[in-house]
Amino acid sequence: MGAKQSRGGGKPVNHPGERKTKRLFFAIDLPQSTIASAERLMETFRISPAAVGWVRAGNLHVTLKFLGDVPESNISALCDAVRGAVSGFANFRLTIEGMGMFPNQTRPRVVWFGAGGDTASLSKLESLVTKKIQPLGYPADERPFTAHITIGRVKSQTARGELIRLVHSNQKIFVGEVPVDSLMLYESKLSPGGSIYSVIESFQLRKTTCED
Ligand code: 2AM
Repeated sequence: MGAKQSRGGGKPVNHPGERKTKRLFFAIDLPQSTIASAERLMETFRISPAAVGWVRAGNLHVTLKFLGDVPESNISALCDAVRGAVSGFANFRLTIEGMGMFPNQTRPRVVWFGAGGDTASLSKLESLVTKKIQPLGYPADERPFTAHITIGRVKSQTARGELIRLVHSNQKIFVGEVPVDSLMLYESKLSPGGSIYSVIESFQLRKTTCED
């Protein structure tokens, strides 16, 4: 077990020169209470999973930065680059509220809950992480960072009208609070049952008190 097998069930296939990689992303976790609240809300959404692939509640997160396939040999340098910088970054609070779609309502691809609260700190954290990992070969995204939680991925446009009505009726929805005390580095593995995320490392932010 563990090693990738060839289709014939023989020995693992090794390509000379191929470097092993992991698909990685930085994200902010949600507390259990906010996950539960999101789950309760999403259970009321009556749009078929054939039209929208709804994200499992346990997989909900705020993506800070998607890295794609990272050679395993680069991961510790990546963590080192981020750890020190993030440890001096003061913790902050977000709220999860509102609902919308990317890129637009004409042909939606992603359904999201929005982020509120201290989104300025979230953007600064994203810039800081970007700055620290850029020298390691991970360039800044061309699109500006937009804080959101992906809750669904549109599979077909058949339910577009229902989706638009759903998003409109939930535009002012309040989902929950998110104390941001740490930044997570996740590995994402694609499986037939959906993505499986596992923690590679957790980076603690600086704890501030009311006196700070
Ligand atoms: P998003 O859904 O929050 O926008 C893990 O797969 C996370 O990485 C996803 O939640 C997604 O962020 C982001 N992601 C996955 N594939 C991506 C890609 N090709 N480009 C940018 N972000 C991606």
